[in-house]
Amino acid sequence: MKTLSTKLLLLACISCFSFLEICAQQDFPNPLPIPYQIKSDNILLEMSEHEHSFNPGDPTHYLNKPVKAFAFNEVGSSEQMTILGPSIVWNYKAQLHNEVTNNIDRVSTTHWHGAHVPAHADGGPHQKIQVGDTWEVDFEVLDKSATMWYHPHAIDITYEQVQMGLSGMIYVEDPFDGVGDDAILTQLHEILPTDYGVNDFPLIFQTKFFALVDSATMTYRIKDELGFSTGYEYMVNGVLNPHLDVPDNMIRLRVLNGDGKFTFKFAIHDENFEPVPFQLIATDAGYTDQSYAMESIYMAPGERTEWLVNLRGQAGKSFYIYNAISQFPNDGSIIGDTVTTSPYVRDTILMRLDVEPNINAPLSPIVSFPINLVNVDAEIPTIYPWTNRRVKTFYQDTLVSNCDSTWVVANTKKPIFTIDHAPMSLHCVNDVVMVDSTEVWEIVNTTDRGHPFHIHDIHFWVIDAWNNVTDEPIIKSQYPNIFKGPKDNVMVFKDWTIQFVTNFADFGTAIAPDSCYMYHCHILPHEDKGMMGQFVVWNGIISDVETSLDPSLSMKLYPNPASDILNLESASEKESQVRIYNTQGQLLGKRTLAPFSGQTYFSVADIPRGLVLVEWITNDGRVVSKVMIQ
Ligand SMILES: [Cu+2]
Repeated sequence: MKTLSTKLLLLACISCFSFLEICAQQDFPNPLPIPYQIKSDNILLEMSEHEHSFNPGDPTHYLNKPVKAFAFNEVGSSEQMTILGPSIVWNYKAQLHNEVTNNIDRVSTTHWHGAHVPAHADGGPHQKIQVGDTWEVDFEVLDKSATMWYHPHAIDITYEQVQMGLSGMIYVEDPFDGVGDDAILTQLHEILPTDYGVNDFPLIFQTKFFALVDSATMTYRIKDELGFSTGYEYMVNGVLNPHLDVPDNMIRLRVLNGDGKFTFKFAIHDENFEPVPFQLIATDAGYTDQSYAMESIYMAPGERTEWLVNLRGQAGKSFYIYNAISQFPNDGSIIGDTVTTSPYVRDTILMRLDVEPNINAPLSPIVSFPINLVNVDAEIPTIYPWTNRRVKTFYQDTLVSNCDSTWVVANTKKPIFTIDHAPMSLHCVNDVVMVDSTEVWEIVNTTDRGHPFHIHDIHFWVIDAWNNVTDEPIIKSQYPNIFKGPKDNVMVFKDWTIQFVTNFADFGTAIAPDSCYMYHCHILPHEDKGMMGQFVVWNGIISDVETSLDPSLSMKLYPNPASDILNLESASEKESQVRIYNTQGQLLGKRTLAPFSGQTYFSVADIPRGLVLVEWITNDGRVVSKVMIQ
C-alpha cells in the first residue's frame, strides 16, 4: 500500500501519457508535520532562526541535513517549530492582544492576511518591527469562520522572508457561545470535520530552491534572492514528500498556496491515478454557497480553499495530492507553466494520504456532502447607480510614475509589472475610499501572464469576469472557487478582467500614507518590485469647506446653518445618494435623490444637531461639504 506498485505504474504510464514524468518511483518518507495551535486571545509570537531538515526521512537526500530557516513560535511554548509557524485560532468577536517579537536578523512585519482589522493593526509595510523589537497590537476579530494566514509584509523584502520560512495559518471560528453567533455557521461547525490534526488538516504548499554553500560539507541554504533557478523542491508544511494518516471518514483539508511565485493545479488521485473528486466548501474568506465537486482546482499564491474528501470505506488505501502543471494553458500565461518555467517546476505528487481504520478518531456526523452551506448572495453588497467604480490595470512597464517622480526602467533591466503604471511608494496614497461605502472594482490584466490580486482590509465577491481581448465572458460555473464564495485574493489570468464588489464598512482614518492598506500582486517578487498600491479608507474629516473628489462636480448646499431641510444646487441625470457624517466620520444618515437638474432638497430633521459633513455621490463623482445643523 505504501508504495506504488510497478504494475500500476506501468498501467498508469500507458493509459495517461502526461503522467510519465511523475511515474518514477516516489517515496513519501516524512510524516506530515501538523503545526501546534495557539488558542489564547493573548497571542505572543516570536520570529527566530532555526535549523530545519526538509527531508528528515530520506538519509540519502541532500536536504536530509539541517538548513537555516526562520519560524514563528509562541513565546514560551514547549513545542518549537523550525519553519512556518503555529496555527492561530481566532474566535469571532474575541478581543485579541498580539505581540510579535522580531528575533531574526532583519527588519520585518507580520500581516494578518484576510483579516478585517484597522490599518494600523494590519501588519503591512508601515508597521515595521525592527530587529529585537516587539510590535504590540490589539484588535477585535470581526471575521467569521474562514482559513486565513499570517506572513511578513516588509517593503521590498517579503519574498525572501516567506522563502526563509515565515508563514502560518489562522483558523477563524464563530465562538458558538450564544453571543453574536451566526446560526448557520454554528450548524456548519457542528456537522463539518473540525478536529484539528484528526480530521481537519492545515496544508501549506510551497516551493523553495536551495544553493550549495559548502561542497566539502554539502551544506545548503534556502535561496531567498529574486529570480529563477533550476530544481525547485515542493513541500507541504515544510517537508518534502510527506505522508499523512487520515481516518476512513469525511476529512477536511484547509489548503493554502503559500508559495511566493507558483500557481498550482491541485488534484487528488487514487493508486491507479484515477482522479478522485473532492468537494470545495470554502474560498479565502469563508464558505461557498454550496459544496462543489472538483476534479482539480487552480490556486494562485495567497489563495486558500477548503475541501471535503469522503474516505469512508477506504481504509488501507492511499491517495495522492498532485500538481498538474502540464494541464496549465501552454502559453506562458501562468508562472509555473511549461513555457515560462518548465526547467524549474514539474508535474509532481505533492503528498500521500494513507487511510487508516477509524478507531479513535471522532466521526464526522456527515456521510454525504452538504448541498447548501451559506447564502453567499445575501452577503454581497447591493450595487446602486451611485456605487463608486474603480479600475485597476496590470501593466508591464518601462515608463512609470508615482507621486514622487516619473522614471524609465533602465534598459538593462526587464520591464516591471505595475498596477496603473505606478510602482509602490510608501509616500504615495494611490486611492481614497470613503468609509462605509460600497465599491465595484475592475481588475484588468493587460500583461502576458496571470497575477493574483490581493487586497487588505476587506473581503470581496467576484461578480463578473471576461476576456478583455475577445470580450468573451468567463464561464462562471467552471470557477466556483472564484465566483461562489468570498475572496480576498484572486487569480486574474492573462487577458482577464475581473469585477468584484465590496464594502469598506469601517476603520476610517485621515488621508495619510501611514494610514494605508495595501493591494498588490501576490506573486511576491512582483510585489517586491513595486506591483502594489495603497489606499486609505477615509473618515470624511476635512479641513476645507468644500472638497470635490471629482473636479468637474460641484454642489451648493443651503441654508447654512440648516434645521429641517437642505437644498442642493447642481445636477445629476441619474439617481444619486447623500450621506451625512459627524466630524468623527460616523454615518448619521443616507438619502437617495431622484434625477434632477438645478435644485433638489432633502430632510435633515432627524440628524443630530452639530457640524456635519454632507457627501453627495453621483455617477459622475463625489463632493463633500460642511454644514451646521442647529
Ligand atoms: Cu504579479
